[in-house]
Amino acid sequence: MAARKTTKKPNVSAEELQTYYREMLLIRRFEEKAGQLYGMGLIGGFCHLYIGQEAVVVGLEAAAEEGDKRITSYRDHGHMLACGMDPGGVMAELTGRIGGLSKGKGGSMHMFSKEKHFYGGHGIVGAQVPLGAGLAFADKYKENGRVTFTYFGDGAANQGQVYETFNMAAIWGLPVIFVIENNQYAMGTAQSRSTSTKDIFHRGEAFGIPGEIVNGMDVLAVKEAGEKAVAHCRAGKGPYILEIKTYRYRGHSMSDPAKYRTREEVQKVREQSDPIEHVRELLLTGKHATEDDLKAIDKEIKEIVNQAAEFSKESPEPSVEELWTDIYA
Ligand SMILES: Cc1ncc(C[n+]2csc(CCOP(=O)(O)OP(=O)(O)O)c2C)c(N)n1
Ligand SMILES: [Mg+2]
Repeated sequence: MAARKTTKKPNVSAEELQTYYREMLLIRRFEEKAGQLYGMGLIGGFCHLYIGQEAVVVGLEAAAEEGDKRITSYRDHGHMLACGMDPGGVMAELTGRIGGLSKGKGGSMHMFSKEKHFYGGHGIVGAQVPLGAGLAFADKYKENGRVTFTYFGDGAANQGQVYETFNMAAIWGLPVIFVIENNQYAMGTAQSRSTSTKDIFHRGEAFGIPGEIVNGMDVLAVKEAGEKAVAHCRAGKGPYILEIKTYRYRGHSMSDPAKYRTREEVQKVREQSDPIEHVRELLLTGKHATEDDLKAIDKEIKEIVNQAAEFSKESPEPSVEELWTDIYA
């Protein structure tokens, strides 16, 4: 992973940078709070935190337009917040309450928003990839100019269904951006132990799908690559692959023996490549914000997250009758 660069002065407005700072900070503070609530026993089951990877979704959402779709794996809270889903609704889903986005019946991995074009939240590794191509197929059929961001991990990239999807997406010229969030580990398996090549996007070449590597710790680099991929898809040129090199700071899920990497490795990334610190430095060195401005943003985000947590505790559990709603039979 490339260390962050602060030498080049980016051509970006104060407002834009502050927006990225705010959005990434919301994800980080939300996830930290979710971790706390989990520790207190208020959240049960699986819960996969996104801390460290914030620049990926924030950068790509900056490249998206209204109506574009997104679908991802179980590590999904960041994607929901970045596309504008309500933090209280997400947190209350984590705590299994009726105010949650799936009425407390889905939990961390199963939330959706028709309004925000967010199609989940999928617990089966790689299963969202063909679904993402299906969403893009619908858009192509309707000729509505929309694109679908289909996110998956470095581990999922070894699933056979990914390559069946690449083939069909290429044949049909689907407007789908395959976003490989390469955080270097699949649970406890380092990419070097599971994957024959260092860079995964090259696999697209076998199907005629272009792609590139992106520094996922730099939100501006992610946005730029996202815009290029979106333009490719909207121009009717078919799918595109973005392999975004990122890093997960926390365990895979909430119980993780953490024996597959050293504390020093994690610490080094935090110190040298943190995506939020990167934008913070750009804001301060470019005189786009003062320390006081940033403190005010920090406070604002803290309040949003505290309110979400309060809501997630106060909202009641779903009633027994809810067992019979939202089901097929
Ligand atoms: C089909 C299937 N196999 C195995 C699992 C167990 N499992 C859950 S997450 C995971 C690792 C996936 O890693 P990656 O795709 O890199 O995503 P990350 O967790 O790093 O975001 C595995 C093996 C599963 N949920 N589904
Ligand atoms: Mg991974």
